[in-house]
Amino acid sequence: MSGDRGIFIVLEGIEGSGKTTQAALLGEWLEQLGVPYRLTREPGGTELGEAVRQLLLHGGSMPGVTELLLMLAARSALLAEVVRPALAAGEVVVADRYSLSTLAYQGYGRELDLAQVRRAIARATGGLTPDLTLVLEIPRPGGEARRVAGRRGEDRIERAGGAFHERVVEAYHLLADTEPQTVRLDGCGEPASVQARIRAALSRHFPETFTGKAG
Ligand code: Z5A
Repeated sequence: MSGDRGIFIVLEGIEGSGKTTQAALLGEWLEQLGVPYRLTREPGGTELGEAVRQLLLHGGSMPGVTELLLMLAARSALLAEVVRPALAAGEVVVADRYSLSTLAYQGYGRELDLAQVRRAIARATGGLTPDLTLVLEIPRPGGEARRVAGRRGEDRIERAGGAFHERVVEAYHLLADTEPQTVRLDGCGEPASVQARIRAALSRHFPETFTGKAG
């Protein structure tokens, strides 16, 4: 960990790319290492955030800008109640989605004005950016297949249509190459193989915390 602040790690990628599975495996590793950590997911993670999640994933239709502002309302609460206190205490925060999702889904997917989306994100987060964002890459049919195999139905955003999801996929390709502190990782293969790639990436980026501990 650097200075008196923890490390803020974000897992990103399309639906079914394995973020939740990998966050849990990362938690197990941090546990073994004796590194204090916190897992979060978005939208959600606080009482307000979970209520907003219900509206976003299971509520009726809404304008894209409403969706954007609800995502960010949930995020600002999560940062205030969970993420900032954990980082201030020197913990590693592992977040299942963050601002890259907002750019991909609301910016590119919903086709909202990107400059306005970025300004809204900055306002909601107070400019807090991750130390590292790992984008788990799998082909979209693979994510669909995993969702079906996991017997999970479609939520409101998953029902947004093929063109919307194609834009999201393209956005992740673009953003993975252009956003700061962001790297692509192959999300295909067994969960343990993906986890090994994640641990290797963390060991490379944060040698003072993880060097020699991958595996
Ligand atoms: N959203 C947004 O629009 N804007 C924002 O700013 C934010 C979010 C923050 C949240 O959905 C939705 O909110 C999401 C983006 C939007 N909507 N869409 N569409 P969510 O939280 O319900 O979940 P998700 O992230 O979209 O999907 P997910 O199914 O939870 O995917 P995942 O976390 O990446 O994968 P997983 O749960 O670990 O794995 C999915 C299944 O695959 C499961 O059955 C696993 O057992 C299986 N799995 C996992 N890894 C593997 C491997 N390696 N091989 C085979 N099978 C695997």
